[in-house]
Amino acid sequence: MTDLLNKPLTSEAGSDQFAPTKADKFTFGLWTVGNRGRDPFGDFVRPVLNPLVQVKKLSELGAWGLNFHDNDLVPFNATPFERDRIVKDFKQALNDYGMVVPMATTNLFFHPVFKDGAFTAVDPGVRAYALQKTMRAIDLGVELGAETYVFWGGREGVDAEASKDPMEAVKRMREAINFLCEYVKDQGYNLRFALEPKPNEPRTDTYLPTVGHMLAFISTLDNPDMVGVNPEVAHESMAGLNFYQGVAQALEVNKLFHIDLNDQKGPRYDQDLRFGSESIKNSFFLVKLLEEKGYTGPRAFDAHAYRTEDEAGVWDFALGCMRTYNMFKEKAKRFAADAEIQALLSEINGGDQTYGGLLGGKYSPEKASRLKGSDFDVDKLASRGYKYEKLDQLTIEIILGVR
Ligand code: GCO
Ligand code: MN
Ligand code: MN
Repeated sequence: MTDLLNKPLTSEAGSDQFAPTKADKFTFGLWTVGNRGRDPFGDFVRPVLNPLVQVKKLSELGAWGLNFHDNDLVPFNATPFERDRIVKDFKQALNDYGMVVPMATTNLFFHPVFKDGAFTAVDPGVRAYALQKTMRAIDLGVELGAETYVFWGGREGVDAEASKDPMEAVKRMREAINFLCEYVKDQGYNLRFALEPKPNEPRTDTYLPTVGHMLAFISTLDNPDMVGVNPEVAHESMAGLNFYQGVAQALEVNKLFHIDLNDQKGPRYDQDLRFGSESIKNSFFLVKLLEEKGYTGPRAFDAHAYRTEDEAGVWDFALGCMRTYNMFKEKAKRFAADAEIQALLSEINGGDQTYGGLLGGKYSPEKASRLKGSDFDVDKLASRGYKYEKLDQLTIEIILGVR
């Protein structure tokens, strides 16, 4: 172990203004930098990366913390003795390198027992086992300091439509989350849940497939205040949706408890690409939103290095995610400080003030009758040019670094 920990860093965090620091609150899943490049068509291409090495290297690169599934840290068949030893060593490494575990989660998708789902499986034995595994994993996460607990229903879906009643599936999911919220309260844990939607993969279709579905579901729970969302760039993009807008809607109702950052090229399988490596404009707006609208949670990367990479490439990947985020942060500041852009934005959002007094605020019969009786110059309203071409071009010039 000592040898491993003493291996020199293969990438340097750099000392420029984009170098990540702990204050940036960047986190990575153990499964992300630990990804060994296996896919449905090919085997592992990288050796196992010891979690203790991950703690050290990520800390040196400027990350703030790590997240894990129960079995990323403690193997599925570990004895209680092995569990305790692993946890002790991991805690020590976190301590030594000043790293935290803000989020933890359960692996409810890898073992064959979950092939038909976990909380929504048709077999009651599987559903009960999923609850047991999750309670134990919650205990583990809390022991390591987690304050957010993510639920990604990897196998909570369907292949043969006839096999399951989709309304029953939603009810089962609700029962499970309600039960686990009570468990958390019962233990006195300081823990919130963040539900992570994904439209498909590995199942043909997943229940509660998008941020919108999840937000609606949360409002039906017994403890809605304890539960928010963990949206992922790639997942909303797979559904052909604009991630930025989904995140904004979650933020607007104070439900953005966590976020999985990565990138994706079009609506394909979940590509988990380095953050900001493909959809540059959408990533810019996303970072701008998170930085300007009061998101205080971790900036978590749920991505992995290309399958072509060795360990050095993994650290290039990790550093790249963080640097690119910081570059967008800098671009957002430039956008906010750009006098021409800000003047244009005020002009655009100004519009015709004649009827402003009738908008906003609460309904009143008086307002309704004034609106109904108003005389609108519809042709004048319709003839307005909005200057969005100009605004968008200025945005592009900011992003491309010429302003
Ligand atoms: C995926 C998911 C997962 C989850 C993780 C945490 O598509 O595989 O994004 O990586 O985020 O299981 O719950
Ligand atoms: Mn994810
Ligand atoms: Mn994913």
